[in-house]
Amino acid sequence: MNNVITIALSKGRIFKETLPLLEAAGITPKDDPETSRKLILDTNHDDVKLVIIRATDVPTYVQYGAADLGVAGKDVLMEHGGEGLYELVDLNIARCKLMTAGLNDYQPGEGRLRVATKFVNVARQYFAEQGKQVEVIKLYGSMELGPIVGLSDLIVDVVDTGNTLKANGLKPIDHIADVSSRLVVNRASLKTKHDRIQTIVDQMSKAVKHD
Ligand code: PRT
Ligand code: MG
Repeated sequence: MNNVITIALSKGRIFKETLPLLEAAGITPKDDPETSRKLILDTNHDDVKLVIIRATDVPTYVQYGAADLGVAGKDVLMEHGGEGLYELVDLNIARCKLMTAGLNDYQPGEGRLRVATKFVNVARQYFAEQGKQVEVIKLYGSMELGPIVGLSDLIVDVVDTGNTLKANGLKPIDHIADVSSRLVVNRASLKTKHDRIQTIVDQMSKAVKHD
């Protein structure tokens, strides 16, 4: 796929909110990933394809050049570490916050805390910076259950309205980072396909909505 520009996206909110920005760059997918089973979507340009993957896999595809460009949440990029890619544009979409959370009656105490999360690297770094001893437990989803069933004292997760925490008897505690989705590019692709990539990046940047 050497002459093709491949853009990695995840289904759901990132796809929906990236669509108008792609349109601004003159790129229209020929299929809807919510209804199509295709993992590679054609667009109105023969030399532009979209690969539809899990949100957490986007930085990996871009790092290894399996995709030239990608859209990923800052949460996912912080966890990945950003090796092999450049973060070019804050697209200001899919906004939320990385937070710690615990049960409503949680009180900070002494001793080693257990933290359940899918963001193990972010969690380790955050608590190390706070000078707190923690044991990080890797989960792949439904982190809110951790404190309820006694698996952990705290969780680290992304929070938008906070309704999911509330519905499970949890409260947000510490703010770790503001999150929005970023346009990322493979480092080698930016050199070898510079002009075409730069055009897409410029057109998408101009369409970003600032508040
Ligand atoms: O869902 P899947 O397991 O396939 O992967 P994913 O959860 O990584 O993907 P997706 O599409 O759900 O999220 C993609 C990106 O959207 C994340 O990496 C974030 O950058 C961003 N984002 C923005 C969010 C939210 N808002 C959000 N609210 N990602 C997840 N959530 C979750 C939240 O954790 C809670 O469980 O949505 C639920 C509702 O949130 P509240 O706070 O409004 O109740
Ligand atoms: Mg999800």
